[in-house]
Amino acid sequence: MAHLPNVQQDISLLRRFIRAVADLPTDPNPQLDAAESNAETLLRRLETPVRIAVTGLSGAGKSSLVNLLLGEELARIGTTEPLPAIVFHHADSATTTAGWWDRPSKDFVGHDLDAALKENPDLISIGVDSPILKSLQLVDVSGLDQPGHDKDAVLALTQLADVLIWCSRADAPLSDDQLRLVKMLPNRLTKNSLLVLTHADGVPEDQLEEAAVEVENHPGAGFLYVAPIATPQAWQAFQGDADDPATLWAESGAPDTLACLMEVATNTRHKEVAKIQRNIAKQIIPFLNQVPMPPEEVAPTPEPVSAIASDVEKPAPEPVLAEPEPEDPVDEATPEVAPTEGQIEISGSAVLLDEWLARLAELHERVDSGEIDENQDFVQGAQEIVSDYLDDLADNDDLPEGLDWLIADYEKANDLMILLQFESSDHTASDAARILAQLTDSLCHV
Ligand SMILES: Nc1nc2c(ncn2[C@@H]2O[C@H](COP(=O)(O)OP(=O)(O)O)[C@@H](O)[C@H]2O)c(=O)[nH]1
Ligand SMILES: [Mg+2]
Repeated sequence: MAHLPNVQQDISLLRRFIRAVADLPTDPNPQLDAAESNAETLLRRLETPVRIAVTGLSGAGKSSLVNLLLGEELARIGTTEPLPAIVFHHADSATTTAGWWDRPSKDFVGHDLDAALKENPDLISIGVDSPILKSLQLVDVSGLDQPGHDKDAVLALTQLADVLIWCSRADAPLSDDQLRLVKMLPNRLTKNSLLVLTHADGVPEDQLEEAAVEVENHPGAGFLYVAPIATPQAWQAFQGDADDPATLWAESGAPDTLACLMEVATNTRHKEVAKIQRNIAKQIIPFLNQVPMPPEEVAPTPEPVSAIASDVEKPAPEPVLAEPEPEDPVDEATPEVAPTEGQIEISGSAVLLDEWLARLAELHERVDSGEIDENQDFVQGAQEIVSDYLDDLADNDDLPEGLDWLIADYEKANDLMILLQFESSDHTASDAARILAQLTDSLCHV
């Protein structure tokens, strides 16, 4: 069983550094000031658990799966009404918050979805005292297949998720309409993704295996894992509501699905933490000797992540999430991480621009040859080059110092392009072209 990385030491280092800068008797110099603000950003990223979005077509079984993961019936099942994205996060007591992208949120007492929905929010956060949520956040994203709600759903996916679980009925796995949607989602999500074949109880075993193989070999969809599940049976077993709950639990497919989920979540977190540690080494460590660092805090023992709703005595389910054994903390001074294999070497500023221009030329070539002859195809092609370039930038260890702004520009452009794919106006291609031109302009200033 994979374990989530132990980041207590990194968190402690960043907190001590932030405190040391704040306690300086005089204003910090500009470089130290910038390092402090970098430390705050890195700390926020380390303190945010892996965010897992559960999405797919209406009726696929997203909310049922979310409830199984929570061990509580908190997501609404069987509703066709599109709801805003619902984030389930850890809280010591039950909370509900209606949130908007552009204004302050509003809190409600306890779990009160109806009261929050009446406010017509962009998203709803539900605080649950569930052990799984100490390491993961779950986001139920509906409406992706409902015109008028699709853009909100994609916005939620781009803003609220690190890992994607795509639910697809096992009797209609990855139909064309699903593939069209999957391909529009950000690369950074689809490369950390799990396809769950729901309603597995309605499909014979051999057909299920065929469906899984077909999906695994499907070019372009890019799911890392495929797992079948019969969620109501898993839930029934979890409740102990069967003659032989242990067998029902095993046969429901829940153990494999949950193991795949943990694997994709921990791999994603490891990559993210490695990136943060590289940034700590570059942006924070060189400044440690400029401030009197306060003494090391006594590291709190990490909370064990245990089985779904593990505090409830259940006869059937075996523990799904093993307690994470803290890994050896990375040495403060040398957070060495192996470079990603196969990444394109884009390092010096001239090379950065040349590499970008080469990708633009490829897109141009596709338009010239007639391969791209529609607005939407152009937007998709443009989004793909932005997303690929962004991946290479983000994975590159040899980027010149201080280029976080460039990565942020590309991330923003990528999100905008994804949303453009859901616009139906005639201007989408020219908007995409304008974004490409702005990125080229940004690169000229590196
Ligand atoms: N037989 C069967 N029914 C399921 C399964 N998963 C979900 N359902 C049912 O499918 C319907 C839609 O489920 P829901 O979780 O609301 O789907 P959502 O719209 O994707 O959130 C409900 O009636 C569920 O009980 C499954 O694995 N097998
Ligand atoms: Mg639902």
